[in-house]
Amino acid sequence: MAIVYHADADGTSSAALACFAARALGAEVVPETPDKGENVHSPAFGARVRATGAALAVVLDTGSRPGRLFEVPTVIVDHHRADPAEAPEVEAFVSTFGDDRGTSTSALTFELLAPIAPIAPRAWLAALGLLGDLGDVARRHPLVAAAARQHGFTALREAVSLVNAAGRSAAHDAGVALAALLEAERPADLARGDGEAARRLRALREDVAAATRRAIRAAPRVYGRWAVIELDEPYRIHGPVASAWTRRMEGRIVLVANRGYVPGRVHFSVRSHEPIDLRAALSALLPDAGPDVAAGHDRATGGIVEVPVFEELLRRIQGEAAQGAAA
Ligand SMILES: [Mn+2]
Repeated sequence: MAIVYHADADGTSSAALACFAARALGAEVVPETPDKGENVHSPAFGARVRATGAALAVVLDTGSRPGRLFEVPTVIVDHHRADPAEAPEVEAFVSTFGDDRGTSTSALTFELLAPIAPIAPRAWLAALGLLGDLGDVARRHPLVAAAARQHGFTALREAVSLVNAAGRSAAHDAGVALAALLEAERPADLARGDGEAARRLRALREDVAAATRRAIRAAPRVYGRWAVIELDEPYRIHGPVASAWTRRMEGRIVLVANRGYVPGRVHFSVRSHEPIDLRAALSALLPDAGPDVAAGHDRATGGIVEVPVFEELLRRIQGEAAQGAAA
């Protein structure tokens, strides 16, 4: 079984739950996550999944698109925005279609697998994904409340930040986070345990934290309702840097672009303190940019574009600001 996952706290904890369940049911598992600059729809990634020889691919928290995903039979579990009329061509598609106010992929995965595999002692993994994606709002979720009673809220939150750091690292060493979750008996083992993967994970987080501290010092350029920051970092820190600036840029849409993540392309994150439909705001400026732009969530989106497309986006942001000033 190929277990394909998004390399953040939600996707990685979902993958850990699926690994435990599949092994308990007698399957051999091969975890796979897209490399830097790749996604699950990249042909090279599809070829890697095929090369595993897996009889089934279980795809967790990666978003979805219409059409066939892999050549092998595929199950998708996801909570990103999707059009129910254009579901992907897979054997099973479990989705909230973006209505993720109360759940995460990890919670969906746990609910699906707990009745058929002995994963109840690992319910705290579902809590990690909920906290990672929903933040403190997730404290009200029964899985988070139960995990916090048993393991302490601080240990859960620290585990989330450690797992997220792996996917953000310059080497995109997501496998370390999954290995640390698989070796951990409890969330505190990530922050304090002496497992080999946990130690490597803590070192990665130090690197990512130092890069983030550096990047957060760059001041935004303000164009109308947009605030733009440009980075040149091999780390996937554009999202956290954008989130960090939203409070100080109240009323504005914060766009953090990173030219250093994958050379030749610009990866960018869009966030706001206000409940603005950011996907709509971005799509209005780049209506023909394709599926790599304005995916994700209304409150957290972004894109991956070639450098000239990004330059065009900047011009259109400036154009929108000039129009607003004239009105
Ligand atoms: Mn998620």
